[in-house]
Amino acid sequence: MIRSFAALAAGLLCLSACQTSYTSAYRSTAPVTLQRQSLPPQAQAIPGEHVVRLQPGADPATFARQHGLSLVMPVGLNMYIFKGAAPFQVLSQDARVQWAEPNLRISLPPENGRPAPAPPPLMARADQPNDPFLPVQYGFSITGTDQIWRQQPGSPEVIVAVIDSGIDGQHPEFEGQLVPGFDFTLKPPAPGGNVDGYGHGTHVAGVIGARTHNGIGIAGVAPGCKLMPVRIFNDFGHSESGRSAAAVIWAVDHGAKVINASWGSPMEGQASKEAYQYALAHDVVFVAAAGNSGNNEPKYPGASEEAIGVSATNDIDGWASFSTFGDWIDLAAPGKGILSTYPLNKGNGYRIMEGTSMAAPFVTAAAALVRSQYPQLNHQQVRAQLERTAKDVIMNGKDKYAGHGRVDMARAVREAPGR
Ligand SMILES: [Ca+2]
Ligand SMILES: [Ca+2]
Repeated sequence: MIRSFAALAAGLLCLSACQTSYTSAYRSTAPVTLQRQSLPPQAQAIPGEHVVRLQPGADPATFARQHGLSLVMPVGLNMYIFKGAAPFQVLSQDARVQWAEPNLRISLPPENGRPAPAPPPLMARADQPNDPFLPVQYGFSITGTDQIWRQQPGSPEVIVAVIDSGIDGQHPEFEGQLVPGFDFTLKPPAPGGNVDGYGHGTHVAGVIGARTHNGIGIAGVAPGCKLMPVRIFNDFGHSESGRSAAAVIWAVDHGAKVINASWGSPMEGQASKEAYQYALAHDVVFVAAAGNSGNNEPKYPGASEEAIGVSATNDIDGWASFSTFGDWIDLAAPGKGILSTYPLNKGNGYRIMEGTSMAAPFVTAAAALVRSQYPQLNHQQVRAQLERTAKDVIMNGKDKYAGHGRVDMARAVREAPGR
């Protein structure tokens, strides 16, 4: 049986509004012979690494030995990352192979945004959280979180996986907020994830689950839920498509109810697709950033049918001009000028960043609040509740900039679902 690949130019990028780091991706489609030298110049497949899905029952160690490969790590679902000089054509023709594809580099961009200023004078409203940065957090108020933060801060039974660069577990805003995670940047991968040498993941996580009403920093949207740090980006902001698929599968297998993916690629690899489908099959809500291209080129998983694709809006519910748009946008959320947590060893612990990377966690937090308020809902019903209660913005009705609209925490929590 011949399995081979079409090489397709692609860029894997961080979805913070910042520079794009291009690599390449492939899809196992029609039988086209992959020629390594035919890769586009931006291609950044990890040299000699392949993600292979074996037939059920096939032994990866035997397979590796017979092809002169080393087994880098299991991905899950009979998928494995192998390393070695064996050409794709040889692997493809092995009857034990369902499909194979290159293991592609995913890179986060350089640090962006700006350090948070000193907090404004403490606000003294008894009905609001006492976190000093709250007046700057327009995303908290515009989404109606300020109306429901006491009523529904989220349930600790709802675990939210942040698949990113880790979460700084030493940050006081995450004290008691984390459940055990996993660190796929280690070789071999091992329990961990509560360190962040890059910053992106800690920023994303703060939007969702920074401690609220603790007198410091920011207010998170769903601080009653638990954060699961699943680290795939190392201190240099690098990862691989195979590890990201493994991270999704790991999060599902360890109890995540919602997954946040604030990264993406112009192509959807087979390993990733199967991981996303696995998440839905296990009733996990999967939320992904739409991308920061400012145009209508789809990014995956933001444009994947399995994901709730999130675009970015600003403080007046307008379109954030960096935000990717298209018919596949499902929801919008604040993504411009977002103040959130940042690793303690990179400044004062807070930073203002922007991008659909920052918008997606608002929707992730909304899904977590809905799952807390209405635990009987399945992932499709959670998604429907978020879409039905979103505020219609930008253009009348569903539109390619904001999808069903900008997420509204207060309506999503208060309005009975299924009306
Ligand atoms: Ca706080
Ligand atoms: Ca609209």
